[in-house]
Amino acid sequence: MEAPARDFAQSGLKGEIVPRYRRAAVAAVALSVLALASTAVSAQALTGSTSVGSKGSSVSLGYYGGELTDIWPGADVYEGARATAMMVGMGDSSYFRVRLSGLHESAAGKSYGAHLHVGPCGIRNPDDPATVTVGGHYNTSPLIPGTTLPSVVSNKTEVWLNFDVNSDGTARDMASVQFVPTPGDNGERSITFHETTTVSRPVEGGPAVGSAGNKLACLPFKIKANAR
Ligand SMILES: [Cu+2]
Repeated sequence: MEAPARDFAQSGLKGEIVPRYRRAAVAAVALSVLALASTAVSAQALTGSTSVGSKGSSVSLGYYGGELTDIWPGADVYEGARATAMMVGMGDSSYFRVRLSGLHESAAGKSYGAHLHVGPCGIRNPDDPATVTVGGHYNTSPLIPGTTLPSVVSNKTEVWLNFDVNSDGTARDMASVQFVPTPGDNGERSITFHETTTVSRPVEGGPAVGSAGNKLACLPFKIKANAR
């Protein structure tokens, strides 16, 4: 069985600079969206996005509640798991929160990485058409000239989440970044779950910074920004 390509950051998409607003407002909106997401989690499978705005403000929102999409052909700890994910972006920053439940018992006590990726969750894998995969990491840094590689791969240019799995198969993490992800051509992004934690510093001869082993599962994450 051919393994899906390892996940290296490869997005050239740049985050859009959104006009500045008070960050305190982000927290206020985040709280109201948290309430919304808590309601949504009881739905069977809820996906979508919405946007809210008041005079002179622009808020980007994204959320998802439901099952994960399986990427890895074999068994893994995410099979049968569910997640809720939310994002609030306002001004020049955004906040993410992801909760997982139903992780396999073998995951208890272990840690796993996840990231915001470009494109939809579950595209045909060019390296193995019998399987699906996702795009590369959403990254805001300029490309290295002459390449499709971002110049900076870090938790400041990408959205990185890290899950410490509890004994009951649940896990959660939050992340804040100083950019607001754009929705993408079709309003589609994904949050992709990996087999290891994210490599955060260079290791000679080791895996690339930003990688976290194979992509095992994803959730569709539609971000919507309201026009001003
Ligand atoms: Cu990833």
